[in-house]
Amino acid sequence: MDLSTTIAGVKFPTCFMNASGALCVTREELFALGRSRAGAIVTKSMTVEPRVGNPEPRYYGFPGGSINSMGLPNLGYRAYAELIPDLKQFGKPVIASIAGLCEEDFLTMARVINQALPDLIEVNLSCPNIPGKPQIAYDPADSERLLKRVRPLITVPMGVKLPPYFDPAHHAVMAEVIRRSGVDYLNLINSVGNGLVVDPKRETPVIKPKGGFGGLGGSLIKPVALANVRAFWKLLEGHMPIIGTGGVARGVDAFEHVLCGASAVQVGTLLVEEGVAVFERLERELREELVKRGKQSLEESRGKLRELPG
Ligand code: YRO
Repeated sequence: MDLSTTIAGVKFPTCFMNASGALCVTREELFALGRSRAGAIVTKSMTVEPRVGNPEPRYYGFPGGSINSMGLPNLGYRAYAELIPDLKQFGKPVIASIAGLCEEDFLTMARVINQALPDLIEVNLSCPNIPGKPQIAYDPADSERLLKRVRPLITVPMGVKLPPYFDPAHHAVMAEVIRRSGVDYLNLINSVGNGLVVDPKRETPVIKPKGGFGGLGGSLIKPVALANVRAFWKLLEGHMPIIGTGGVARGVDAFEHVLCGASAVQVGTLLVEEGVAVFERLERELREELVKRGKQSLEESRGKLRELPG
């Protein structure tokens, strides 16, 4: 059973890969992804300057999910520009994720990272805007202006990582922004923002930064991820490739993402919890799901969520 897939003309040997942020900051982590069964190597979102990130504890896994407020720890874009040629030697696509702290940062990084020729560049729109304003992705006009400025600077396919939206009006507005901005694929979704996990025994939050507020990931966000994949798949009429991210813990979760419209899926929380061996388990489980249902390929099920009869 072939689990390979194509996104924006780029062929992936399997549909499973790491979610940006999960085990993908350092050269060693990125090489471990290269040696693993992951279908691509996705970098941690990079910033112009290297960052150590927030104080620990800044990630916490619990039954059903995770919460994080990492604060963008990364090596800085110059280091990733140097690493990309080495990463390409693993013979699978390299996705470079960029996250500016202001609009100009995205442009600076896009120019230089493009020269290193990753297979795809992904713009993480979950980035701080002006303090006191919501993240860029929650401002459609700012999102459109940024994407339209980045697009002409790069020659490889451009993807956009979006946070979850919770209202059909927001899906509709952002789908139009995406349609007008030269976007080649979507990655849905980033973590569900600003949750709070409490340790009742200690009477504290479980992570230290931001008073314990952080992005939620893992199984508990799967329905939110599937809804966003489905909403954008429909609004963009099945013409926009989608990477589904959120709640992929078993093969069947990947199958659900594909039914909603995903061409590939990313694994964040479960990768952090299990390590790179998670990819071979997920491949085996997805193959079993497809065989059980008599499916010949992933493509056959893509977007084919059926309506309830009645
Ligand atoms: O804290 C992070 O580095 C982080 N965590 C996530 O779950 N998603 C992200 O996109 C990021 C980086 C961006 C930001 C949340 C720090 C603005």
